Amino acid sequence: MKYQNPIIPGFYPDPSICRVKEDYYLVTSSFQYFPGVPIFYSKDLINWKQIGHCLTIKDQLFLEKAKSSSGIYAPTIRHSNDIFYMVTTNTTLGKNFYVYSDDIYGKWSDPIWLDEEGIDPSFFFDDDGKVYYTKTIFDGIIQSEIDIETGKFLTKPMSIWKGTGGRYPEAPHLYKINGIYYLMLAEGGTEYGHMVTIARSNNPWGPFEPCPFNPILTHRDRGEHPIQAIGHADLVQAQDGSWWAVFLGVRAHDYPPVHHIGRETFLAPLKWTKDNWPLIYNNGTIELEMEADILSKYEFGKEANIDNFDDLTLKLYWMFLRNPKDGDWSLNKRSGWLCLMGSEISLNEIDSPAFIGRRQQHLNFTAKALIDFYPTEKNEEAGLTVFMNEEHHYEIAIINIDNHVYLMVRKRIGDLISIVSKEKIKKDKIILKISGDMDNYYFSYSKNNNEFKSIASGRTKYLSTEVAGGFTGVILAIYATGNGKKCKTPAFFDWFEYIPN
Ligand code: 6LW
Repeated sequence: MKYQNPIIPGFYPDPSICRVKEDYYLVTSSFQYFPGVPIFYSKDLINWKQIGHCLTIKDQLFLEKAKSSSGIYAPTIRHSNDIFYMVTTNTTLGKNFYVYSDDIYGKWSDPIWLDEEGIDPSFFFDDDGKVYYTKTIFDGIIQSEIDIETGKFLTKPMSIWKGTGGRYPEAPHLYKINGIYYLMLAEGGTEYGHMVTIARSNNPWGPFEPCPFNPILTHRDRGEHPIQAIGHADLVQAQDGSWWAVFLGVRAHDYPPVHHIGRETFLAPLKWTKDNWPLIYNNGTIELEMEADILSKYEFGKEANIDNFDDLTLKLYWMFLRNPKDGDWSLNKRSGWLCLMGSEISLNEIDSPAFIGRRQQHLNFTAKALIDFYPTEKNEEAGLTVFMNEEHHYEIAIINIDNHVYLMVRKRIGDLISIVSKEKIKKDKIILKISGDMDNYYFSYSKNNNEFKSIASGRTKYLSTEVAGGFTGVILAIYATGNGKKCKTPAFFDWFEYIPN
């Protein structure tokens, strides 16, 4: 049977997976966005549905003034004795911690703080009851035994492997498979040299013997391939005995390559050689269209493209930029509308503007929103943004400039900020539209959602990771700001629609 990669498109990197009977759960990094660590659910490993987040309150996820691409790095999810554990790093605080829950749909515990060194923490629950805590420090992988009830270390951290010599040995996961301990890493950095390597031992502390055909997954030598930078994997065995790897990768374009919608989650089947080493798909390479013996298909109902803001809670795909501020947003100020009260904070700051966004998950898409906003005060602004970070974003928005109200398209690329289109508008509801393909974003507007007037375009590559830096991908967001002072005019949005094309 065929399936398509990525299995979870858009900025969903560093996947970690666990199985509970015939149910699969997967989490990814979330960096400076709130809530943190999205949780996905699947029954067939191909179709996934978001069911929640692990980190939903500020005590679990402090992100005030978190730099872009800081905050939450690579999480690991595990299930043991009916409890889910998620261990990760808040790099803004420089601390590793875990939370746990006996109900994946419910609330997770307060954080149990572990230590202040390293990233990519992982747990392994051995069959003798011991729990190992494995993580990355600057020159390799260290491990301690931990008391999972209290988070206290039972042994001193010990260096267990430095990898095969690639830069940045990281993302360790320890497994016990047929009585042998396997330690899997990422090496080469998360960019175009990314790879997965593995080693094994009879002892969880090593010494670890590297696989003779490492790396077991990489596209570092497939320069022409549409999928690049694959690495940072986690393994799972299905109920039918088959083995699978989830990992991150990017869909790159242009030369030299760029990618703008982030590091995405991919899946590949894995077989064991007669010497008990893992062979991932086609000798450690993968495709957009994969051929595998997949589990029996289990699809979820299609998520509606449109959010009418009729519910009093936000749908799971919406995110705030850092910790949201009370009073910046509301779903009940005008029934059936999202209201943003722009604060003094703009999109150009390392702070929390009035901003509610979702990931751009498809290279070809259309996003539209109906806005009701006619700002009475100078510099008040609200609209839609294509946002990579505070120095790289494009917006189509309504703004008051010197007491005239305009519809504008503004681009910020590094320290170059320019309004590229500006026309005076009357007080009326407007539909703002941003569509995108591999190379460009296109900005247009309409009064009737039928005929759209094109006003500008912008290259995708200037919002790419290669230009903007960091670990995240493009977010499509509704926002409002008073650009230095609090808005007096609320911005109302009746609906937001995201259509994959
Ligand atoms: C993550 C590291 C990595 O902690 O990128 O691709 C870092 N690998 O393992 C941030 O996602």
